[in-house]
Amino acid sequence: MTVDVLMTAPTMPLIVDGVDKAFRLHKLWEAKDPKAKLAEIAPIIRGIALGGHTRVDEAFLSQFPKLEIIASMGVGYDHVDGAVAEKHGVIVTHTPGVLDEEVADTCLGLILCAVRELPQSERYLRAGKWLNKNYPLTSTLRGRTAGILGLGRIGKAIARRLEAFGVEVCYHGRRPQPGVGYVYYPTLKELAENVDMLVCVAPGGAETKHLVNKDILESLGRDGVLINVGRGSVVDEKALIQALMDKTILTAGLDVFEDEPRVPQELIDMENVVLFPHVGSASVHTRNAMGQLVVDNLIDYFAGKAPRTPIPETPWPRKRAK
Ligand code: NAP
Ligand code: 8YV
Repeated sequence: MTVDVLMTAPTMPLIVDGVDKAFRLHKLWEAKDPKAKLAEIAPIIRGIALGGHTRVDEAFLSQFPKLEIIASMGVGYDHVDGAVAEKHGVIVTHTPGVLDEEVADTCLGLILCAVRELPQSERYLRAGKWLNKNYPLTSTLRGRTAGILGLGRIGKAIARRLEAFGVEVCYHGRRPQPGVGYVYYPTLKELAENVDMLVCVAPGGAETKHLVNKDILESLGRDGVLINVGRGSVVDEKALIQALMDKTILTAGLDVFEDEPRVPQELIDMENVVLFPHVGSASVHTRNAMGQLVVDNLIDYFAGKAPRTPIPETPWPRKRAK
């Protein structure tokens, strides 16, 4: 039987081609009048390959009476209301596991850039300033203790790398992780008081919004380094800008922002901060693995098998029949 699958926004060719081969694909962005097209095809759509960060909420889901599965690109799914999807009997899948090492590599790169001022020193050379004077001495990872906020799949991959760099690791999450030897702090405040580098890799969403605020930044202290590769919403960006301006902390390395791709001009203008354009997982190898998982989730599900990576809120087998 033909299965109708919708894509709302253009995404990587691997996903478009993979979905197109297996299903009848509707590319909404190619329609002359996308609104009219959506009204026409919504009643027959059974699957969606979600590109970008289209919000999946009551208003979105109620358009599709026959929808069974949404395959979302990316491990973070703060753009999805999992409880509402479950209520609608819709399974949502994401792409965990296949990007852990890549994001951890990027995170270590960001840490080294922020602490050792590598982008700044490169700019210094290019500006011809080395001819007059050596680049000033920088801060160091030597003797630092890193606190990881969110010691999950990616957090653990970051922790392994930090250990290899000789950096002591401890962490905070809602509960201690079983079988983990790092010191656990039951509150973020205690973690921040006991480290001089905070590495955020917790998911976004209401529960984690602005967990890293003025108070936490003050606890990190004047030699403190803030790294964020989780979600921009976890850090109060205004408080961070103030803390960097006031030298409440030393520096920050950010791969994620509150209103991407818009980055506050204050951060762009600052020298004591390193900014990446959300490139944690952005290698061809890893994005292909993520894209293939999007396609495979749809293929397996419509072949009557368990989808590979459902989000915990919409488990397989389904609790609610469609
Ligand atoms: P994961 O395995 O689910 O780990 C998330 C960790 O966060 C868990 O250890 C969890 O521990 C902790 N956590 C969740 N809610 C929390 C809360 N309210 N307070 C404190 N800790 C909390 O997820 P992952 O695969 O490592 O991915 C983590 C996040 O990284 C994603 O959600 C995404 O936002 C981000 N990410 C960014 C990039 C990038 O390109 N920069 C790439 C991939 C992922 P407890 O359950 O014990 O609290
Ligand atoms: C991607 C990410 O940039 O997986 C995630 O949660 O943040 C990144 O890997 C993005 O989600 C791809 O759509």
